[in-house]
Amino acid sequence: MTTDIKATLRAQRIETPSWAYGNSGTRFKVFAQKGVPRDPYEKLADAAQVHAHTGAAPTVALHIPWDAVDDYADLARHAREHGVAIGAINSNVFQDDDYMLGSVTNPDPRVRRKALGHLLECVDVMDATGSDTLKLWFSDGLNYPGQDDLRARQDRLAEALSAVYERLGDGQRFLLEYKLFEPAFYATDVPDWGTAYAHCLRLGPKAQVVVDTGHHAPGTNIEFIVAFLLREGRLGGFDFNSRFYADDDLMVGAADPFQLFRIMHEVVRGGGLDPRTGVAFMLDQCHNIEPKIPGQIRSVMNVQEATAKALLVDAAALRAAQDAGDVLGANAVLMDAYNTDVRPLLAELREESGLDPDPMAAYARSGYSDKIAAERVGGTQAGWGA
Ligand code: PSV
Ligand code: MN
Ligand code: MN
Repeated sequence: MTTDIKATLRAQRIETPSWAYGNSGTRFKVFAQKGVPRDPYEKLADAAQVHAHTGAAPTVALHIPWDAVDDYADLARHAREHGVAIGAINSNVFQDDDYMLGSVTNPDPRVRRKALGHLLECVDVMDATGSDTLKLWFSDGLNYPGQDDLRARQDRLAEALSAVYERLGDGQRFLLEYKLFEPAFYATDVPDWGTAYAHCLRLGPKAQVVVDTGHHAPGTNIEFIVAFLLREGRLGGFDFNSRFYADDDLMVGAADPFQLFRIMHEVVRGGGLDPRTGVAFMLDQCHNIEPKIPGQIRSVMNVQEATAKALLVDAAALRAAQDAGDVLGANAVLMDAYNTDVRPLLAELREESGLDPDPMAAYARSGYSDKIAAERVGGTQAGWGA
């Protein structure tokens, strides 16, 4: 059994986001850290460190225009030289004065055209970099009842999504992200998985839903959403992070490792670890006060640990207990797996792959952090904050 588990864990890929490597913060303060990347090329070099020490993070998501360059094919070549590849392309239609009242749902057709133009340009970036995934998050919404027509905004959203869908090439897809609130507080145009799912369903199989773990009301049963979307073949992937209050973007598995385990249990149950299902395990995090590269390494390890525990669930025993209506027995099967210390298993797996069993320690010893602190002056901001 361990052999199968190890093979599955070895095949799991976790994507890191370019914005995790830059300076970030809250609206109160962005704390500058030493050695942060000055451009997208250096972000990719840092992401390559995470992959070098974990062996599990071979792709890096870009955010356009935060990662805008003149030559995207050259950026992709640079990534390959560092042993990584470009992952999802994240669009940005939320940081322009024109988007104050929305982007693709804006009442002004000129602004809608501008937003759509950006989304289509992001598909050009996919073509140039070899990325197969476009991630769409819209900050569109309303602060006040009556501010705009809720229903008309859905029509405008559908129109834009359809145009993007038509532009996708073979082997390309888009992932539609939902978010309960913020920056809009009264109504959000894609507030929940049901809205995202309904839009995707109309368009076709290249439109899928992405579940950002930080984008739900407290107490939401996220694993149910995962189970449902996987069952319908519409779970495109995850934006993993942790939240204590809202969209906190803290390290995945930090606030509620049990929730992450429950999510991964449904992923395993639904066959989502099979690469053919196309479920992307992405991190969407910022490291405001902790060092960034180790923060990403720790996050990758947290996902691996939750996945290993989910794979340890004795599926036959669970089914037998469920079929027998054995409530406590079924719950105990899950808890036995969750309470297993999988760190030795993962350390063994890394050693078998020629990696250091302790990626955090290996990175600390590598001297990379001192090297970039000495070499890089004036690193960039991730795109958030002041
Ligand atoms: C904003 O909430 C957000 O965190 C979304 O989750 C996006 O995925 C991310 O920003 C990057 O655009
Ligand atoms: Mn996200
Ligand atoms: Mn978010």
